[in-house]
Amino acid sequence: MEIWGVVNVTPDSFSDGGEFFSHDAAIAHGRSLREQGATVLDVGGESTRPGAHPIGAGEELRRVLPVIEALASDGAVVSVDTYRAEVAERAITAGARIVNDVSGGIEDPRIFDVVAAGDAEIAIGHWRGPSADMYATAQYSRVGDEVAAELLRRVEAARTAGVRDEQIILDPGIGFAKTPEQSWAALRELDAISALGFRLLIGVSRKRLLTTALGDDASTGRRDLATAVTSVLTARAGAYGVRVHDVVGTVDALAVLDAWDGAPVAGSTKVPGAAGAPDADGSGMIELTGLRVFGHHGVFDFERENGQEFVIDLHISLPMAQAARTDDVTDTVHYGEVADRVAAIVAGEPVNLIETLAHRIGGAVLADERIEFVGVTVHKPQAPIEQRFDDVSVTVMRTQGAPPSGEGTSTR
Ligand code: PMM
Repeated sequence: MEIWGVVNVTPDSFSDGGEFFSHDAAIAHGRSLREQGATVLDVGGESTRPGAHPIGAGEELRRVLPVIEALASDGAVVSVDTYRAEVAERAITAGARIVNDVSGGIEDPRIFDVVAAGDAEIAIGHWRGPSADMYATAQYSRVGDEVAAELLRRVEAARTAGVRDEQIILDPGIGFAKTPEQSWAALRELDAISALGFRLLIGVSRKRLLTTALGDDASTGRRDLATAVTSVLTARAGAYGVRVHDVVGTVDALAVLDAWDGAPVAGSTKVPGAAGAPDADGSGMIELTGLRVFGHHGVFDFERENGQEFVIDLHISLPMAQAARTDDVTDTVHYGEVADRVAAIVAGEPVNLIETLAHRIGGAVLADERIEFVGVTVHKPQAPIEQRFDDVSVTVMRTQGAPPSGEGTSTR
């Protein structure tokens, strides 16, 4: 799982008290997070905490650009935490590869054009308005479904601007336009968002919702411990990544999860000063999308007879540190071979339901024991539906040794 380490270059962030405001200190902090095992460094110049006041683009740029430049030139994967297109654009030029927009393009829709032009990735956060009045908009009847529906609208806006699906990461925006109870509900109902088929990033680190479990006066240390626990739960839910302040806690918690699951564990190679950092955790994702295969699945006779095209998306997570070190394809999963295996299933024995098909594909992919997690989406864009529609799909998420979970159907 990806671990986003927070590098706040703000004087007023609630969680680090502005300790890392100077450029040198922020750069040093980012480097140390990377050594501890952060796989992405998320550099932000403006606090988004409830009640925080916005700064201008000029001040934001002054804060973040030197930090992004230095960390990117180290070779780190840098994300810029901004909702301003202008800042995103300059940050990409300075070396940022990801734009982390908590407003999901609502504040400054041009941000999607910038991401498309710069071929960056974008984390689209769920958001209903600026932090000063965000609780005013915290009204839901079913949090998971509403967050998923609103995120999907943002995805559509991104696509319209030319952003490809594989550039998109979704984030339920924990604490944004949500009370602590609603934030917990969003996490509980994460499947609704996973079913959209995108990578999922979760940021609960040190946030107020944790006080529901710990009490109002919980110290930063106790919030960090609680955050590490949520990182494990997030990994279990099949997410792509977590955004955390305390990287060591999450690295250790995930190492315990690996041990529990019987995965080879790198021991303490991820903690500061030890060999093998910064990517000793090494989990990565292979994404194979838009695999088109002709098959004969369906409940109707004419579907069985005539057949139709199915489109498959695969998200495969596995340890990658060794392959990155050896540069040898036998140390990773060969995506061409996976594509062949999946195509054979889709072209093979017909089944009634795309749920069954997705499930079979997931099982076949997991036959390679190095694979920790697979998300399979089967699209059936020519399904026999009388209404006008774009697509219907089913997503199945499976982890090694665990029963299938998180199935969802969507039309989009
Ligand atoms: N939360 C904060 C800032 N940026 N970005 C993403 N993608 N997701 C989040 O939940 C998120 C974020 C809150 O601010 P902090 O840095 O002060 O904790």
